[in-house]
Amino acid sequence: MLARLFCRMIAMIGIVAMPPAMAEDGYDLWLRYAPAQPTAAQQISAHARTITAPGNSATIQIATAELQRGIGGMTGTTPALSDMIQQDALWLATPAASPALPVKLEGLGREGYAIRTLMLDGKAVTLIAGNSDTGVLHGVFHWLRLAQSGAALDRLDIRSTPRIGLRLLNHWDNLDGMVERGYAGQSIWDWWRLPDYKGSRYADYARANASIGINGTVLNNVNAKATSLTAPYIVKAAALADIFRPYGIKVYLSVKWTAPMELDGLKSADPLDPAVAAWWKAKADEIYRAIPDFGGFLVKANSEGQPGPQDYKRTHADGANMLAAALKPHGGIVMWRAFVYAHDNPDDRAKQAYTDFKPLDGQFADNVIVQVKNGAIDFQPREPFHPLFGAMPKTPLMMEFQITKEYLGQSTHLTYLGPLFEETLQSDTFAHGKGSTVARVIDGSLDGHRLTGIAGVANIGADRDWSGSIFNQADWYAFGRMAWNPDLTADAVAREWAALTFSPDKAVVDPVVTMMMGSREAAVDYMTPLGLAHVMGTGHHYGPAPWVSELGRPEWNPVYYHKADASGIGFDRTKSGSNAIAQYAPPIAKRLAKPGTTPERDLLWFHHIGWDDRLASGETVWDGLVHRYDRGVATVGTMRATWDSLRPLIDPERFAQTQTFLTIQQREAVWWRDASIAYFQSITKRPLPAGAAAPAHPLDWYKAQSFPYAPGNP
Ligand code: GCW
Repeated sequence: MLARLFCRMIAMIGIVAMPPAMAEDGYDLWLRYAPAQPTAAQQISAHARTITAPGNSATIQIATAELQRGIGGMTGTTPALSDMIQQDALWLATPAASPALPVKLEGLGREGYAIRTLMLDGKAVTLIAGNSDTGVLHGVFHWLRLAQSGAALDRLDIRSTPRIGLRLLNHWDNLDGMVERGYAGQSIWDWWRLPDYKGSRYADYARANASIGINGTVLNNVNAKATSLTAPYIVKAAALADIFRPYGIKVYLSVKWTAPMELDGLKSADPLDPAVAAWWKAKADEIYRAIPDFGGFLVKANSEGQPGPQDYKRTHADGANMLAAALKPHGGIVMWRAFVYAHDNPDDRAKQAYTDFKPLDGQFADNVIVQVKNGAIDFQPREPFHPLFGAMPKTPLMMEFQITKEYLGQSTHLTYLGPLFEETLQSDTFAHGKGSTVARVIDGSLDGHRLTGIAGVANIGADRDWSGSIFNQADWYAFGRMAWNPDLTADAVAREWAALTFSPDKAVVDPVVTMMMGSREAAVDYMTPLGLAHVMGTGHHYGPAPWVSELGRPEWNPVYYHKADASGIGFDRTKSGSNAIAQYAPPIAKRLAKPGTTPERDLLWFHHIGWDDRLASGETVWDGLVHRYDRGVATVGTMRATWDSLRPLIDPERFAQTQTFLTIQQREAVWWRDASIAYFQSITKRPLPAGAAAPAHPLDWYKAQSFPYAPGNP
């Protein structure tokens, strides 16, 4: 307490010490607050000579400390805190502290904010106001973002409120520190030393998330261990919740369906068994005693070997509603995943979630939200949007994106995910006619839902740069920003991120954004062009293995997904095939019924096409495939050259990491191209189109590669 007072006094007189200059190792993410150019620095100082804040809550202390750190870093002068609003002040305010605010905060909710330049008793001030301290904190981060990116600060009039209620990270972190599909080192949760030892990284994590509006985190893997629900682990989770709370971030847990049996010897986990329901109720009560604002449960049930209500001949709704009843008195929610496919179901894997869930529409309790992956298979470089979006109007659906790049080059490929997020969010479901975008399904506006959400599988680990590479940080950033506003463009977000992460200098931002914006399409080209999917190596999903055909279940094998044979390539999902297209609204299904009206980027997802059939360009499918592999490799070459040209403008450490990773990416893009061509050519038996290089090695060489210790593989 005394220490806090002392800090506050020091802050008041404006002599907070600057941290020593550190190497740019990526730890500071997009919150670097590097010294601004002189005119920009002057501008910032001119609008932030002092700071007046509403009270001294933990959240407000975080907000003012962030401003002092940011402004101090950018300008060299740390503004003092002042109880009086002075000329050129930053005035942080809530209606609770200042009842007669000169801006209206209606419609901004608990988390939104207004930023306005105004005259107050003859003094020019910048007001940052929110209905809660959390809203103010979000506004502070917005103002700092403007300041860092060199935007004009003299006539601000901004109102912003999140379109989606739950904006969560999902950590697939195991209790032993391994992160499933994690490529940034071990888990940042040090479960062993919690709750006693709380390193500073937890607060830094919360700060980074708050800066982009993320308001919740699921701490443990959806492939959950019951241990997370034992008393010692609840205390550990509570310690994290205490750290995250002032940042406006709630804690959630993934639960294992059979926890009542494993932990307390119950005879069954049947959701309709009163003893089971009572166990969960008692467990929820216990959690809320330790974490009063606990968010709720995330559940992976009856999927990939996980137990679930179907083991007792009950539905997903039976299961979700039983848990929901346990959480309801405390205001908690259940996020029930729709990522289900059964090893004993012979139907097209892409159809199974819809088949299971669509009939349950309207049967879920009002504190249940169904969490649906962006596509119907599994986080591929490209997938058409999941047909459940728009198909369950009576049920709130939340989006699940994967920020960690299981299938997109893991930590070393630069494949910015903004365009993937945008493509999915802007897809039109036609659920209520034109304009029924996925964004409007998940923000609740399409069907009038108030419970709304979006989750991103985190790419965060104990690596110094958090995400396994500097450019992977952009995916975390983009997820948060697009969760706040799902209509933001990937391009606009990339611009922000590049300016904050490297420099607002156009000579940096423009080329960096160009690299980023083309990068995902490049990965699609060199990995899975024309709508191909799931041709990655078994288990680790690193690198190409389209030849794999001998695994136990059909849908574990890449050959199941591409179906290449002497006649052609692609998965027939039309009437003559699995008829998955019938799961989409009629205008879409109609378009997808014929190759000629199917978007070419999804062609082989929906159709089995003859090798010699023609693409829009006039070339054959085989030639077009080869050209796309080549185009992907070429784009990576261009990205490398662009990056090399930026050497004088980027700090050495981050420059070198990216340069090395791009070298790896180029080598692997060639590997992807060559291995894929070698394999598909062995099937089509056609010659390569004129000018295309033969693969560097025979097919058997590619088949012989193995990666026993590839990271992230459970
Ligand atoms: O993407 C796949 C992954 C699994 C993961 C599963 C899921 C957590 O390969 O590692 O398990 O999806 O989303 O449940």
